[in-house]
Amino acid sequence: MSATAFRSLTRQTPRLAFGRSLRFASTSKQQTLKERLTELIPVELEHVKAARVEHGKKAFGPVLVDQLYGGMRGLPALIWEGSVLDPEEGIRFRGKSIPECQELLPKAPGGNEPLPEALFWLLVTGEIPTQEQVTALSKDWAARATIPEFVEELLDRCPPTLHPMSQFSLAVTALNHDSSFAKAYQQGISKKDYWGPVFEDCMDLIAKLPNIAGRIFHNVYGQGKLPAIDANKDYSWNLATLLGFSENPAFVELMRLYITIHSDHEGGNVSAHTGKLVGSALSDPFLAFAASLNGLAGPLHGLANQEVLIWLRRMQSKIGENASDEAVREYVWSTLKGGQVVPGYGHAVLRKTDPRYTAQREFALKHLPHDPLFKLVGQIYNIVPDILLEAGKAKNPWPNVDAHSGVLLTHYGLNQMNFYTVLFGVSRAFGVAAQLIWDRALGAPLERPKSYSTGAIEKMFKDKN
Ligand code: CMX
Repeated sequence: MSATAFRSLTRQTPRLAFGRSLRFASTSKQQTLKERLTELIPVELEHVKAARVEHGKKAFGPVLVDQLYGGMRGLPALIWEGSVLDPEEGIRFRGKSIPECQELLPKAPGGNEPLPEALFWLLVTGEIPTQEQVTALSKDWAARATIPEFVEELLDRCPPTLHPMSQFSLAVTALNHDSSFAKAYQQGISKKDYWGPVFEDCMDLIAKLPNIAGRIFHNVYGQGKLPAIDANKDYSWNLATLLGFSENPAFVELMRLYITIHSDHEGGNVSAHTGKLVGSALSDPFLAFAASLNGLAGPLHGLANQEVLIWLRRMQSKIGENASDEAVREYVWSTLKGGQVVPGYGHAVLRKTDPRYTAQREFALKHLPHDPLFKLVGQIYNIVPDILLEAGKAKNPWPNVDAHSGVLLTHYGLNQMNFYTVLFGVSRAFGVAAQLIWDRALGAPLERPKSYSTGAIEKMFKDKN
């Protein structure tokens, strides 16, 4: 299928402009993110207050018992400011689609992909930052990037057989040792001031992830001495360098795109919701985000990017490279008949091809159009949806973000599949951190939904039939 045909098939005309981007007065060129937030928070507090006065007692509609048993699909339950997911159109970050972010967000000199620093600014403020503000953020994160020696030692002592996601989670948990929020809380900080130290923790968290990810990579896959962070380079360049890929500008560009599109996917997915939930107990951002990582490490969520590559490699070893459509079809059916899911396909909310998949496909068409594994991914795209439809169970037969990411990483030589979800984790910190800041700024309460036993439900409806 041609790139144009693919685009028109998968990219729908935006139906809804989610979010309230650029609602605030535009920012001065020199302002730091924290200075801008200090201005925005009182405005947003009033806005939320007014929204609750006006809409607070309105109902979304009935809650069905099936939703309690069915993983709460479609249950309106959370406030998440950074992004909203439309089932047909996909994600919008503060109202902006992925192509709009690619167009509007500041880029690195000579680069084409948005800088994740800019995306973080957008997630937090709803505004497009200036180039100067983005550069300042790169420098700020570089200055905060060092991880404590005891965390380095903790990672060095992990057996290389411990999954990189488990190592990632334990290192992030241990960062809680230096949490500004945990210290401030112990010293009796007032509730209205929570967001300040939470902001500092979130900035530290994001800043330290490349060093953690790099150390895990080096320890597990034995890649020699770790380079130092370069304060004059952007976040993605430093991450790529720590993984041994600074020589390849296309890989650095891939990291910029990768972090941007994986950063946030509204609030109900397992990693985002877990972070928000744990943060609601006033656990600091390190503890909250470590919980997110443990959720991301599940094969139905972030680990699917690893599973896709394992599945593709198994397919190739069974039916060979350049296999016919018929052979691929048979392999997909054998996966389903074996009681397994086709990794990278389906979604709990999306009902069309994931625009994050499309963005990665466009990157591949530009940078690696002749890669054999990319061709296989395209071949699978033409085969799997029809099979899932015929099998008749999956509500969404289309590919999600994880169907494509591993192929791009493998192309550049990052073929350590067990590491893929760590990169997803680095990215997801951006979305969770942005929300944790706003949750504390808006005084979000402890989460405590109501649960029922089957017996209680039977009793409740006994006399109502
Ligand atoms: N392959 C086979 N069966 C699938 C399927 C797939 N890709 N996607 C859904 N189904 C099945 C479900 O397992 C379910 O079967 P049962 O009725 O036997 O339980 C049925 O179809 C209905 O599921 P659904 O309502 O369409 O999907 P869910 O909201 O329950 O699950 C998801 C969503 C992502 C877990 C599921 O599509 C899946 O398992 N996909 C493969 C794993 C994957 O790619 N995960 C990554 C998602 C993106 C991310 O979070 O990173």
